[in-house]
Amino acid sequence: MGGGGFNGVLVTGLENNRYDPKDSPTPLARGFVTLGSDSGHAAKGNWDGSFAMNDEALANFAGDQIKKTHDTALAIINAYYHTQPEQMYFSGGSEGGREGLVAIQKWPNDYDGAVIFYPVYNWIAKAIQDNRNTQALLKNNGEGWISPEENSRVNEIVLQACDSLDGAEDRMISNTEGCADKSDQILQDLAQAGFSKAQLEVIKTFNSPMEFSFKLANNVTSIAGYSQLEGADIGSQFGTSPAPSSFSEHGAMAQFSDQVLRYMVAKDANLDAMSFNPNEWKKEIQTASKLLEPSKPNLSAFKALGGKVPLVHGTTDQIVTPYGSIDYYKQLEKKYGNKLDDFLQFYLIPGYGHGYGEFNMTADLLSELDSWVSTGEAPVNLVTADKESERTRPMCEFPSWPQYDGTGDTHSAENYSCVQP
Ligand SMILES: [Ca+2]
Repeated sequence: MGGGGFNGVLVTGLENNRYDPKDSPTPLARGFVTLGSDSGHAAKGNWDGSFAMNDEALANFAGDQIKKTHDTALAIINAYYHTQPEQMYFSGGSEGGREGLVAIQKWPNDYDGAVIFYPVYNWIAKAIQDNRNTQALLKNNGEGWISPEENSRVNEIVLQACDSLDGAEDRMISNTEGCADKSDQILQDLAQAGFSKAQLEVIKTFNSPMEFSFKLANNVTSIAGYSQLEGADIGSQFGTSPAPSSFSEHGAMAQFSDQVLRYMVAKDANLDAMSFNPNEWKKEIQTASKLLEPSKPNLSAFKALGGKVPLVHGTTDQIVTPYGSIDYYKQLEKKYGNKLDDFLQFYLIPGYGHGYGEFNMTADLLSELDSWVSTGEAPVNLVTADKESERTRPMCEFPSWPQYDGTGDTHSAENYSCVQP
């Protein structure tokens, strides 16, 4: 089981996966041997990247801990059970999703499958982009800053424009492509609602890709923008003040990027992130990218060994953009064409955020993966249930999305069909 954030907290393996169905027994109770690690260091605080000043601690975090923990666990399993596991799976989200991609890219022999949720596979690119966003947000004494109330208004205006495009007014935008086509209109609506030019620039920046003037690992030259204009509530990114006087007043991703740039890129505790310019740190960025980013659009070794992957991202992820997973999936699609589906299925879940949101998805993906690996039969017609309500929806494989059929209970998956954009 993968970790999260900057890790440093022990993953005991005793809990459920976040996506496991409500009241489902834990994987341990279901007969799995479960394992996790603290990623090789002990956390000092929530967004604290200072551990990375130690090269070995950083290498452990980047990926070495995965192999070390795997091999140690196998030795313990062998000593206790006198046998090896029949299958080995990785399951994780966010940083844990990045770890899952590291695991199957670097050690394909070690895993038969991986459930990967909203992976931060573009860890360094994301930090640079979040820094760009923060600089734009706080420019000119924060004249473009978005207050919590204004952020709620943005979300309502987006919903008004796009909620019903999928046939159901359920505060979820399932037709995200249709919604993206309305971005210009939404920006006009925002201007009409009183948002200033500076604020509109901030919103555009957060929702725009960032292009780099040089190549990161695996020839990556850009990172996608956020999906606020398709329904993501990114309010936590704006922090609590237009002129923050302490670290905690900054937005969550401003804090993340500050620590990554300081301790993983520049390796300088005194770096002033507010004047960071990526072009002045090309070599350091490339080194860190190579170490930390499992962005390789090639899973052939894992595929050849029979490995399977359900990849999941919510359309309204507040802190890791779904367009990042879409970019990665499209690159894989370029390589594997319609054979990609034979070993990797990508589900984009409307209304689902970074493990929370309007629709807090659950599905027994561990069983689905186990059955897929054991029998070779790929999952079909999956249904997801909201953890906080009685709502269900079909899980549609990207790029298809769940459209309401027009009759019957809007809460029930059976009244939706996965349609192509
Ligand atoms: Ca809707």
